[in-house]
Amino acid sequence: MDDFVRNKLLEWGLSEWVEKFKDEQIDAESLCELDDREIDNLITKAGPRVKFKKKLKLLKLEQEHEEAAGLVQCEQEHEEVPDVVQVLPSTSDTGKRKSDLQSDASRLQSPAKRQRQSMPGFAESILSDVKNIMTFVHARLNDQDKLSAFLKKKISDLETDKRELVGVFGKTGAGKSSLINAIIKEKNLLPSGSINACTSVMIKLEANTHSSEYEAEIEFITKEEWNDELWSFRQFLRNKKNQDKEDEDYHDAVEKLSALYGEDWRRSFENLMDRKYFKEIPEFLESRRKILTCESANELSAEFVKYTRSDSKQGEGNEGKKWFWPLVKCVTVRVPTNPFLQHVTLVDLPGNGDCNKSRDQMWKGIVGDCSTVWIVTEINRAASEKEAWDILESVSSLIGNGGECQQIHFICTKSDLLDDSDDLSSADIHDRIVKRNMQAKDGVKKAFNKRTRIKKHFTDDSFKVFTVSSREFLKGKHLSPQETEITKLQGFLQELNDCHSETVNYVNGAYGILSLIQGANSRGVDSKKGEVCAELERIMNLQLENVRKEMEETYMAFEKCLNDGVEKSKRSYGEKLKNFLYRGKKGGAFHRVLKCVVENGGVHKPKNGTLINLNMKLASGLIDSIDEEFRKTFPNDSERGAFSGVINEFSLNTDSLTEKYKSAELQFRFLKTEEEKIKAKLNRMMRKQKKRVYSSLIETIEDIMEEGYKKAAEFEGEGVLYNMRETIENHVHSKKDMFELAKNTMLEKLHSLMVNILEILKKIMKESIERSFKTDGSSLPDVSTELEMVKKYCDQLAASLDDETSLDLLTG
Ligand SMILES: Nc1nc2c(ncn2[C@@H]2O[C@H](COP(=O)(O)OP(=O)(O)OP(=O)(O)O)[C@@H](O)[C@H]2O)c(=O)[nH]1
Ligand SMILES: [Mg+2]
Repeated sequence: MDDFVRNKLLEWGLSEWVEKFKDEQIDAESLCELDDREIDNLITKAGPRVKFKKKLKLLKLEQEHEEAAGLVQCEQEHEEVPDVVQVLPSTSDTGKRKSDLQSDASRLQSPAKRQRQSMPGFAESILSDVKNIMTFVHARLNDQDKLSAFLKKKISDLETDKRELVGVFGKTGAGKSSLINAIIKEKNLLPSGSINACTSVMIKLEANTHSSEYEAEIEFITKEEWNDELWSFRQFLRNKKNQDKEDEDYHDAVEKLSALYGEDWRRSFENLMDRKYFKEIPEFLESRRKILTCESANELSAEFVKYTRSDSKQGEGNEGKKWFWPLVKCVTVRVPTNPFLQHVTLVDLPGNGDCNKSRDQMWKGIVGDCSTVWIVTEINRAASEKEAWDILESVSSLIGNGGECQQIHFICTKSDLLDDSDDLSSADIHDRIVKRNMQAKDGVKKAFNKRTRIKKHFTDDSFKVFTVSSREFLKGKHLSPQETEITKLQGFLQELNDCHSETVNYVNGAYGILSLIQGANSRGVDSKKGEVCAELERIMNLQLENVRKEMEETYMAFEKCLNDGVEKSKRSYGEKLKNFLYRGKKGGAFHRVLKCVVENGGVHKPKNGTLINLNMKLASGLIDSIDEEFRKTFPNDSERGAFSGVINEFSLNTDSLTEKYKSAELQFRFLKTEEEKIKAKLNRMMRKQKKRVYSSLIETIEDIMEEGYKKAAEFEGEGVLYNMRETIENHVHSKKDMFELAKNTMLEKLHSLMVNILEILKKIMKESIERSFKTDGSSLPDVSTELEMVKKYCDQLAASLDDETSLDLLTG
C-alpha cells in the first residue's frame, strides 16, 4: 500500500477500506488494473463499491488524458527543449498532486513555450475526456422531472460541428487541382493536366470520418432539368445559322451532347431521355446519389474522372466511352485520415459560370458559405491578368456582405516556370524565382488597392498574396518546400482545423451544467431564491433594452442610407438602362447577347468573358448606398460590429451577483456559461441571416424584372432587337417603385432579424434563470467529482489561452 492509494481512498470517502487495501497490497500501479471481480472481493458493501467504481473510472480517464498530453509534449521535446519537465506528468507513480507538478513545470518554462508544447493533442484529449464525463452524467440523469430533461438537452447541445469552407477559384488551367493535391499531400487525387481537359463540376473535398477508404459521392441534376436543357439545346441548334457556329455557347451545347451521346444526338433529338443512355448510372434515373469507393486515391481518381472532366478530345480515341459530367451537380470526395481536412472542406470551383439553374444556385450557396476564398492564377502577369480579378470582382459581393468570407488569398501558381532559363545555373534560377515572387506580391497588392469594388467588402488585412509552385513542392529541384509556399498554405489549413475554441466552449459549457446540478443538490440558496430571481430578471430586461436600442439605431442608419439609394437610383436608372440597351452600336451581335440576357432572367454568363447582369446594374445605386454601413454592422472578420458588438456586451453581471449571494455561486456559474453559449450561437446565426438581408435587395429587383424579361424573350425575327429594348424600357419605367420596394424588403428582413435575436436571447436566458432557481433538484445525481475534474480542465485551458495571447504578443 502506498500513500497514493491511501490518499485516494480518503479523498473518496472510503477510509474504512484502507486496511483491506493495505492487506491486499494494492499500490498505485495495481489500483488502476483492478477488475470487477477483484473489486467485488475487496469492497463487500454495495454502496461504497458503486462509489469506488465510479471514482476509479474517472481516475483512469484523468490518467489517460495526462498520458496523452505527456506524449505530445515528449514528442515535441525532442525538437525544441530537451531538458524541461513534462507539462502534465502522470500522477500515478509519484503520488504528488498534479497541480503542484504543473506549477513546478511552469516555473521552468516561459509561458509561450509551454503553450507551444502542449497545444494540439492537449486540447483534443481534454475534449475527449470531458465528453466521456458528460456522457456518463447524461446517462445518470432520469427522464422524469423537467430539470433533468432540461439538463439532458443542454448536454446534448454542447456538441457543435465545426466546418470551415475554403473555395478555390481560378480560370481553367491555372493550377487549382494540382495545388490542392500538393497541399493535402494526395498527388494523384484530383485529375489535372492534359491540355484541353478541365474540371467542369464542383468538387468538394473533405475527410472521410467513417472509413479508411477513398470515397466519391456524386450528386446529379434532376431528369427534368436535363430534359429542359435538351429542349433548349434543340431550340438553340435549330436557330443557328452556319456563321454562328463559332459561338462559345454553340460549342458548349455540342460538347455536352457529344459527351453523353457520342454522335447519336446529331441523328435525332427524339429519344435522348431513353434509358439505354443511362445504363451505367441508374442512380440518375432514380434521383439518387452515386457512391464510388476505392482503396487508393489513384483508383478513385480514374473512376470519378468521367463525372468531373470535360475533354474536347473526348471523341477521339475514346469512342464508346461515356462522360457523365453534364449531368453532375457536385462531387464530394472523402479522403481518409487527412490532417488538413478534419474540419475543413476544400471546394474546387470551376472557373466558368453555368446556365443550369440548380447548379448555379448550389454554386452561389457554396460561394456564400466560404470563410476563405483562394483565387488562383498563373504567376506570370498575375497582377495584370484580367480574368482572376474579374472572378474576384464578380464574387466579391457574394462572399463579402452577401457571404461570410474573412480572408482572400490571391495565389500565384507555377512560380517555377521561367522564360529562357535554359542557360541558367541552378542558383540563378532559384534567385530569379525568388525575385519574381517578390515582384509579383508587390504588383498584386498594388492591383488590389486599385480595385475599389472589391475593397468595399474587405479590409487590407484580409487580403494576402502567396506565390506557390506545386511542381517544385513535389520535386524540389530549385526551391525548398518553404520557398514553394505550399507549406504556408498547409499551415493556414492546420490553423483552420484547430478546434481549440470548440474545446473551450464545450468544456466551459460542461462546467456550467455540472455546476447547476451540484448547486441544485446543495440547496444552499433556497431561502433567497425569489429575491435572486427577481434581481436577475430585472438585469436581464435592462440589458435586453440596451440591445434593442442599439439595434434600432442600426435600423435607422440603414433606413437613411437606403433612402439616399432610392433617390439616386430613381435619378440614374434611365441612363444606366440606356447605356446597357444601346451599347451595341448598330445592333450587330448585340441582339444575340440581349436575347440570352432576357432568356436567363437578366443574367448572361458568356463562356469566356465578363458576366452581364442587368439586375445588378439596376440595383447598384441601392447596393452602393448600403455597402459600407452593412459591412460595419455585420463584419465578417470580427465580432465587434454594431450588431454583434452589442450582443457581446449583453451580460447578467453574475460576477458581481456572486459577491452578493455567495450561496448561489454554482447557479450563477451556470448562467454565465449559458450566456456565453447563447451569444456565440446568436453570432453564428447572424452570420447566416445577414446574408439573406443583403441579398434581398437584388432578389427584389430580380423578381420585379422577371415579367419584363419573359415578355421580351418572346420576340423573334424582324425587329427583335428594337422590340426587346422597348419592352424592357417600358417595363422598368412602369415599375420604378421597385427601388422603394427593395428598400422596404431589406428593412423588413433586418427588422425580423432584430426581433428574432431579442426573442431568442430572452427565451433562453429566462428559461435558464427559471431552471436554475425555480425547480427542485432532489432527484439529481451527485457530480462533485466530475465537477472538480472539469474545473481543472477549464483552468488548464484558460491558462493555455493566456499563454497563447502572450505568444501572440511576443511574436507580434
Ligand atoms: N510548371 C508547373 N506546372 C504546373 C504547376 N501546377 C500546375 N501545373 C500544370 O498546369 C496545368 C493545369 O493544372 P491543373 O491543376 O489541372 O489546373 P486547374 O486550375 O485545375 O484547371 P481546370 O481543372 O481546367 O480548371 C497542368 O498541366 C499542370 O501540370 C506548377 O506549380 N508548375
Ligand atoms: Mg482542375
